[in-house]
Amino acid sequence: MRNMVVAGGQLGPISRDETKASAVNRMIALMHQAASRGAQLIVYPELALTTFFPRWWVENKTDFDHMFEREMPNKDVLPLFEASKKLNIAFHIGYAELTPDGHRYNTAIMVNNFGKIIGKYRKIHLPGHSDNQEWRPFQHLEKYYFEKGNLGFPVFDALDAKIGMCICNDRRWPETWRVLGLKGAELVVLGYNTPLHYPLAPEHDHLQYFHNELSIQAGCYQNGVWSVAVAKAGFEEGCELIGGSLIVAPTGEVIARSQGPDDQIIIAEINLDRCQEIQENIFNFVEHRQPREYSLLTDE
Ligand code: ING
Repeated sequence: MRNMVVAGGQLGPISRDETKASAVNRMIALMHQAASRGAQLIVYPELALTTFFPRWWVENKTDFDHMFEREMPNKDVLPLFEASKKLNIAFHIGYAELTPDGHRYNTAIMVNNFGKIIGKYRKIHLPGHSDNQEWRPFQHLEKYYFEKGNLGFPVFDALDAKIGMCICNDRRWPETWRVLGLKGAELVVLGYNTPLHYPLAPEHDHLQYFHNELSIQAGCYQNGVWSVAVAKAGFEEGCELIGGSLIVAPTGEVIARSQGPDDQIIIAEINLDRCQEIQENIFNFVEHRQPREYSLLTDE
């Protein structure tokens, strides 16, 4: 049995003027908790170093350049890499990436227990809008601040597992999970910042936690993968973000769930071989899948 102890490091709100060092210290505290309970991996949220700044419009994007990371690791994040090595625990973290040639992405990385970056993903499904829509109580300007990811949906070999990554809105799209499933993922890790209020359909606000679980449970069951999905949660700069961090089994069963919107870990021991219960049976892609019937799915 390939057992692994996995943890989610849920974060409460990060204020606009909170330093990255402060956010890193909060994540290191969660890393110590997870390591003390035997975790080999901890998953942090999307954009885990800063407040969710796409909720504000700025005329000049460079006014928010300080929200981005030009290199990884860097002085602010290095203590987290050092703690990971000392505690012998791998981690996944989301952050805003500004590349040397000026491209901006909503990015996540996987770092192994030796402090080495072994995988990177750049968010493909960017929700929201690219113009300042003043009717909204808050903006959702990911299409303004970030470019669509250009690294596909990669799966990495780490910790004796095949690990895939995605970010937030990606989890709502079945295509994300199916591509990772077709690449042989056994564990999908992701972070999210999800406002409770969805201005275009406020009648769905009470369903945000349900839609979060529905998306992840379906993705796990329909591809026979485990998932650790972790929130940045709570009342952050006037915007209520949902919590609801989860660990979900290949059967779709939720086996761990956060309680409340504060900094906290969720943790579980998972058996990666259980993916086969699904991948070799009900969702045996070779035996049962009919790709010739699905061409509409990838037509432009
Ligand atoms: N946030 C949200 C998400 O997909 C959203 C955007 C909120 C979509 C509510 C639908 C409903 O979880 C990010 N950052 O993608």
